[in-house]
Amino acid sequence: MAKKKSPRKVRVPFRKNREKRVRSQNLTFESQDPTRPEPDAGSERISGKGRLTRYRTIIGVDGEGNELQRELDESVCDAGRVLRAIGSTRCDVQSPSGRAYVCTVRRVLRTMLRDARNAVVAGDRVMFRITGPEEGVIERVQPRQTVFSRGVGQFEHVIAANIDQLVIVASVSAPPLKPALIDRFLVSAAKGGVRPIICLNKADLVEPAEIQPFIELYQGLGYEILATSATTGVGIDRLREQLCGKETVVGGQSGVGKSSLLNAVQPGMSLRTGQVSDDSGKGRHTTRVAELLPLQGGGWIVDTPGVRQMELWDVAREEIEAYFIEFPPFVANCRFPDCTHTHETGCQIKAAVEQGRISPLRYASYQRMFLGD
Ligand SMILES: Nc1nc2c(ncn2[C@@H]2O[C@H](COP(=O)(O)OP(=O)(O)OP(=O)(O)O)[C@@H](O)[C@H]2O)c(=O)[nH]1
Ligand SMILES: [Mg+2]
Ligand SMILES: [Zn+2]
Repeated sequence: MAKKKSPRKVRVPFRKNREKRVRSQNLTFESQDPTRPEPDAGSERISGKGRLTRYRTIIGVDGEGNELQRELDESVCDAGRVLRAIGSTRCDVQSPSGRAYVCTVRRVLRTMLRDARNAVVAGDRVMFRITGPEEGVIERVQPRQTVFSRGVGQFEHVIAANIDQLVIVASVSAPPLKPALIDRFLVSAAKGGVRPIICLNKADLVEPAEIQPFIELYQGLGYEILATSATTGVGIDRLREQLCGKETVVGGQSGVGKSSLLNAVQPGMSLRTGQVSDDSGKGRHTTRVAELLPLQGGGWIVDTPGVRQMELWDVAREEIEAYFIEFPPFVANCRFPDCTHTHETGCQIKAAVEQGRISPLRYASYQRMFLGD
């Protein structure tokens, strides 16, 4: 599971600020699309005196270029929290006294990461140097305690860091409920170290009896699950209680009502909400960037843009069974120690599904995830 990380010195190439990079790719890579992979810096030629003219020594935590730390004179830096990151270069940072700074990100920090989009994300704790009344430069990103992230192609997209919990919002209708998507979010929460809360929204659109089996299923597994309606206000008090004093990221498909729920929890929030397009029932990605918003009564909430799919990041196939919390007691008794619970005889997971001890919906989710659907 989590790799043990031990500090070691790492040297990274340092590109002088004045050097121009000659791009071999075409300029559409300058596009603002955050899901678009950026070109690998190594594939670009560098003009001037040659490729890597200088190296800087920094402190690293793994051999893959992640979470590297520069040596830093902390006496000239302030601690801060990133409330919002726009692309990989501009961040809104708040100091402990509550002052806000618009910060750029030291280029070496971005160079250090294979995927510069994750150099700084909402929720990061940073050390930054103040360069103007409301401006600064981020010099260091502290190691992340928890993350909410997903895979986008061959890249990880970290959506928010250092949060306590993830509210997984699903709608019971328009768009229709997808238990497999909830299960993917549950795996992602477990992997990222955040506590999941499931929220079945748009409860006003169906009879309560339709939602009840799902409530029983997830409650039976020990998860917190609520039925809510941003329209009628059902369940909003309970949701507010869950959020109070905590740092929470809200995730889910586009159009399920994430922003509407937050507006209901805290009417002053005024988040933009959108219409679900009639023909497809899919949302339209009304929310564009992840942003930490203060909650009355303490805590933060991070509204995020909806996703169409929840691709897991860095979860090996063999790891998945461990994230289905009802599986491990049965897995121990499968006939083959390397049972994948898909086709093997003597599989106790399959037996448990037949005996009604594991939900067929959960098992179907497991199979889809295992087979990479
Ligand atoms: N009937 C009903 N409609 C709702 C409810 N909550 C939200 N909606 C509607 O669903 C649509 C989408 O809501 P949003 O809050 O923008 O959804 P979102 O999840 O934030 O979407 P993205 O920002 O695109 O990810 C809007 O038209 C809302 O009015 C609800 O509880 N009941
Ligand atoms: Mg939204
Ligand atoms: Zn098995």
